[in-house]
Amino acid sequence: MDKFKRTLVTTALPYANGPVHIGHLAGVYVPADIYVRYLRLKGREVLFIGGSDEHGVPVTQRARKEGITPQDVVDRYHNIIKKSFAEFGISFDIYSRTTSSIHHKFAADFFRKLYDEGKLVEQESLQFFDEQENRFLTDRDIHGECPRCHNLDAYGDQCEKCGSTLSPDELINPHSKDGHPLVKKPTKNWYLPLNDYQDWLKQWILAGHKEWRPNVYGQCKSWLDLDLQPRAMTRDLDWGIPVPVEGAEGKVLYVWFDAPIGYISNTKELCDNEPEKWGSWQKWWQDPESRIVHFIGKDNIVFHCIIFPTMLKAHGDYTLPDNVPSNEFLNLEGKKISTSRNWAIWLNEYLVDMPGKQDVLRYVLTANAPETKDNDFTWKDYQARNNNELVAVYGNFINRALKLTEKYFSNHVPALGELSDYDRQTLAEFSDCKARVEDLLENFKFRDAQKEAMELARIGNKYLAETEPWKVAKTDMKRVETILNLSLQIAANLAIAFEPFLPFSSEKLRRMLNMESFSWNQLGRTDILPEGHQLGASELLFEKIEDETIQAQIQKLLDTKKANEEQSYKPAPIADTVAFDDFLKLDIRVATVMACEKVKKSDKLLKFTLDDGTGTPRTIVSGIAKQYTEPEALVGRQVCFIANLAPRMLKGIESQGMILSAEDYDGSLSLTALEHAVKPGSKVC
Ligand code: B3M
Ligand code: ZN
Repeated sequence: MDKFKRTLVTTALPYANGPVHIGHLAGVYVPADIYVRYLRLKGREVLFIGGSDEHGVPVTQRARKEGITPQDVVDRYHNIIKKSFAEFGISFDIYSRTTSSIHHKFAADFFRKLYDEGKLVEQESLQFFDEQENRFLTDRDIHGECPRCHNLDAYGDQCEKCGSTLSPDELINPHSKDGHPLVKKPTKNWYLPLNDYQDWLKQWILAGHKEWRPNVYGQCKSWLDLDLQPRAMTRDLDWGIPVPVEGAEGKVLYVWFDAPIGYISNTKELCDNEPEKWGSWQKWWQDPESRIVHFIGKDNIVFHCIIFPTMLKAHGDYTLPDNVPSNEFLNLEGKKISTSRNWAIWLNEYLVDMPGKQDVLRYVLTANAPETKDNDFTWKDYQARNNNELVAVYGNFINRALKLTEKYFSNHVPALGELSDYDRQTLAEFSDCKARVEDLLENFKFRDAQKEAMELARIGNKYLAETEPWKVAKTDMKRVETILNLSLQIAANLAIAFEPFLPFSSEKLRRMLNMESFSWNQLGRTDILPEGHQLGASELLFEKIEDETIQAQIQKLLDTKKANEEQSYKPAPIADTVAFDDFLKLDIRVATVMACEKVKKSDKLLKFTLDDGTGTPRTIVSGIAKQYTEPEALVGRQVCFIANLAPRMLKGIESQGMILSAEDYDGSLSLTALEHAVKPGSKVC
């Protein structure tokens, strides 16, 4: 680390085709922000780059679905995403976009240099073409029958029913979304010959970067163990950056070619705007003393570790990334987060439902960060971590230290007197913790680093609990001065240690302690707040979250689940054919309900007394109590029932037949209804 003068941190550019959710935050943006804030607090030279990825198929698909232009889509979501990140304190130095003219020119020039120097291979291939729409289709846009499970609506790259990865050529009867037949037409594209760089990549990554996270290194190794193939860097599409070559009309740069160049063009945009502050963009990208770190999700590893570095290498002027910390995925309440199924916690909605609770989410996402394996977010865990850790440990310590200072020393920092052995022991534990937080942060272990920071708060809590200044105050005010001086120093330390993780709370605490600013180097010191220093007004650092609040969020997800089930409902397959004579064996009749009541000790069963026209009342027990919670209200209504079913004993009651009802997609039941009243005993056929 120290061989580098400065650090450039980039975060994957999210597609501007929808808002961002907790999976984005946990996987990429919170860890990157923690890292950057830490470096800044340490006084290191650091630059933090973000932006929206506004090209690519996800954007055009969204546009087609909503009947608006791709430009409308990216304008809308770029702004929503940018705002969400700002509101969560993701402290980008620039958050720009790949539709900017600076980026278009930069990416086109990059391509042109590779093209002019013969670094790209021109190749013709046959691609699926929709003659009615006069356009080539991407793999995703091609529909057809899955060769494996015969799902009729598989995509050219994947069957969502059986999960197979497909290529469009494998589909049976490939067609467009609107059912147009497709033809194959030759088209010319430019390829990056990854195969020519395979030996170099092996050397650079497998031999040179053994320190990368095992998930990243492992994925690179499995790619590099196979033969790399040339990869097309251009596409036959109309949304994207036009290929800057004659004879390439109607073609654009492959989105994975232009998007990572967005890191560079966004740096250029910032540096060109404020050269005094940031210097030249070349300083960040071309000086070997600059260190480049890409934060990404696991589905982006191959692009950042193999394809983009190959582009940079082929270009020749650039520094390669030093590390590519990548997280696994975060699930939500046991299920994969899914944009199309709305199974997500959207950041813009969270901020409306949980105003002011950005740090709580940051804390929980880091505590559960999917650093080494996929992890799960649950609302119960969110509540528990807030109430048992943020409120009960960190918040409680701060609150006690400040309240006691207010009470005994009218909000001024008392003098530090002679230290007891216990004071010294506490301080020693404290500085061990500090070293561990640093080491963990330098090694991208954010989850453990935050745990260590919380350890500092626990030490503080324990210190107050054991020294009991409220008791000592009765006999020895000098000692209370020392205890509270140390407690306030610990509070100041906490404000610093937590700044990368919980920036809003640190800011609040900084104001409560009336500190002007802080730096990482003060951490571990006991003279941060001078004797006599006047503190600010205190307030609660964290608030308890009640069960109702959590229940409302869980209900929101249950509603989503239900809506999804309703949407994907398919009736059960029709049963085997029965002979007409067999059907006639069933005697289905109408009866009028004379009485109806709940069966004792059962939450499912209702006992019906029916007038079936025979003059003898008939008893039937039916499992519909969940839907009909007021059984008396059913009296007088007519039902259909099977009259000649062999009687059965249910909860000690003889049930003489079966009442007919329909089972809905969610398992709920509905009694059959008659168009108009008929005589009890009428046949149903
Ligand atoms: N937009 C993919 C994604 O959001 C892509 C990342 C680009 S990073 C240069 O997962
Ligand atoms: Zn399939």
